[in-house]
Amino acid sequence: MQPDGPLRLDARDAGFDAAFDALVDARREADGDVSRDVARIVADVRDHGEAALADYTRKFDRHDPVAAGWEIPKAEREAALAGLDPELRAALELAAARIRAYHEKQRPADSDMTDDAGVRMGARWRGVDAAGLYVPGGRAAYPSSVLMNAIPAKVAGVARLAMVTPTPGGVVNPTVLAAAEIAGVDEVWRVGGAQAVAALAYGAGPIAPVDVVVGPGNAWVAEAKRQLYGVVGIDMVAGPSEIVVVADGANDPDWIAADLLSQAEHDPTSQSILFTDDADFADAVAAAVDRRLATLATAETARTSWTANGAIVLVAALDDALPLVDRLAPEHLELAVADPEPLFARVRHAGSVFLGRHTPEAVGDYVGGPNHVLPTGRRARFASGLSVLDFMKRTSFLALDPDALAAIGPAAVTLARAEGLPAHAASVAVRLGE
Ligand code: HSO
Ligand code: ZN
Repeated sequence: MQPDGPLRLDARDAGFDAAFDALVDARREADGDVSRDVARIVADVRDHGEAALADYTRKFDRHDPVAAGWEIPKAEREAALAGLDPELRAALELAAARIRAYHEKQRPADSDMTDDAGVRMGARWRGVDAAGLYVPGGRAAYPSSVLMNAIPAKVAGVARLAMVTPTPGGVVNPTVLAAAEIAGVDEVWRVGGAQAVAALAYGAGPIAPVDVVVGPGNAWVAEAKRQLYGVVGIDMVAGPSEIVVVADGANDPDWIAADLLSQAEHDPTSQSILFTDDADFADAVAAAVDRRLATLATAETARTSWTANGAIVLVAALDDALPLVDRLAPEHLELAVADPEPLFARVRHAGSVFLGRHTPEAVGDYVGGPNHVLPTGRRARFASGLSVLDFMKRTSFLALDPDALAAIGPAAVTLARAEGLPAHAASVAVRLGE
């Protein structure tokens, strides 16, 4: 039986450490091993290309891409944008402009320097030639995610950006198409699932291969990306959304309840956690969540997430929450206090931080500017949100003149000999006149 409220913990209780350990270690990502099925699909598309892609699309999407056309024509995408509700269009355009401006600043500078030995060295950054963007079908087809994935690619200078999206029964979300137009997506293909990821990686029929594949998807899509990593580059494989809110008792409990539910409504496996130093406030937030759940259109998903994965953690002082938050390394962290700076200074592991009482995480999902594709499942310990760098690579270079080679070459000769590689040694030594 499901409890009717989230886990409640008090950091001062005996047994807290073990209970918190269990919360940190709880696995919420879908098990169900799809790796064998995905391996078969990937191999099929690699070996049989267009025919395999068409077969799987007919089977899984009840859609015949050969009859209907593989690609959504440019005219149809333009029409989707033209037909968009003006308010929705303006919101997407505001979001796109802000996301673009933020990501422009991420473009890395090339380097070129000459050291004391006279050796010139440096690195040049270039975008990949082509990138693929996976957009899920159904309810998780978020236009905001199209902007968040596509705009960094375009800012990186990617010339060809190919989107794939399943169109079960041929149906496609017009707002997704409009967002793709605004973001500058070059191609939109009516295919989805592991087979679409394989088509992007290897090329299949009319779909030419790309160099990097990004974008969220179900377990099959995530597994396909994992298996194809190495053939192509990929972004982080994302798990269910998470939010941690650190809040004092001076907040409106209803605001904080809304914040917790904002991520809970994404998926039954999402996780929302409140840390507070005020027991009455904790109760008030719990009550406000229940009140909101009574009328929320997404209550079924949000309630499951909140009761199965949510938690309210009482701490003696908000400062005590910080080491605990670091252990969770959450995707999103709200610091809902009057002066968030001292707390923020201590945060080491979080995908993205939202400072103060007037910065709800949801504003970052849409229009803030920073990317909303963020590391989940404690991966913020070692990973970062999607960025322009995910679509770029670095080429280093060296240039030596005779004096520079004379200065550092002998050590290379020594090391080559030590490694038993005489041709390496000779290629340096011959220039040193040895
Ligand atoms: N919060 C999600 C992104 C999103 N929210 C899209 C709304 N639309 C990423 O964790
Ligand atoms: Zn969200």
